[in-house]
Amino acid sequence: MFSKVFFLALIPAILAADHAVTVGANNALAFSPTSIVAAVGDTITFTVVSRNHSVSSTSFSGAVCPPPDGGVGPNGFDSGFLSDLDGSQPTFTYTVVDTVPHFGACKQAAGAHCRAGMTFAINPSSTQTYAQFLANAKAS
Ligand SMILES: [Cu+2]
Repeated sequence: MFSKVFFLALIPAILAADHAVTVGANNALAFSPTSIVAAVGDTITFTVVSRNHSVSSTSFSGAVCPPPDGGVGPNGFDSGFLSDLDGSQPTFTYTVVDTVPHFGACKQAAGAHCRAGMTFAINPSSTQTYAQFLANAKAS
């Protein structure tokens, strides 16, 4: 029989979700999906399935591409380069710790992948949309 304390301890693990994002599917310079809605405590697991890419937070506007080493914070992230050239399909997992929008891109090729549209958003808002971020990235 489960005790009440044991059951309550399980709730966060039950409610937290993992969101899968594919990086470079079909050899494209793209994240899929490009927009992720996630709650605090959720994880986002990025799997690189082609070439050599990074998963790095950056600015919504201005100098979007390339993301700087270490990413743009607060609560930013930077996977560093993850190569699938050996077929290993490396992963990077980010745990969501706040509800504000985060914007990310690949920093490969001095920002060329980012400017080609290799971008994504976590919890975009009505004023900071993924579409506008993508436009900002392409223009940066
Ligand atoms: Cu890339």
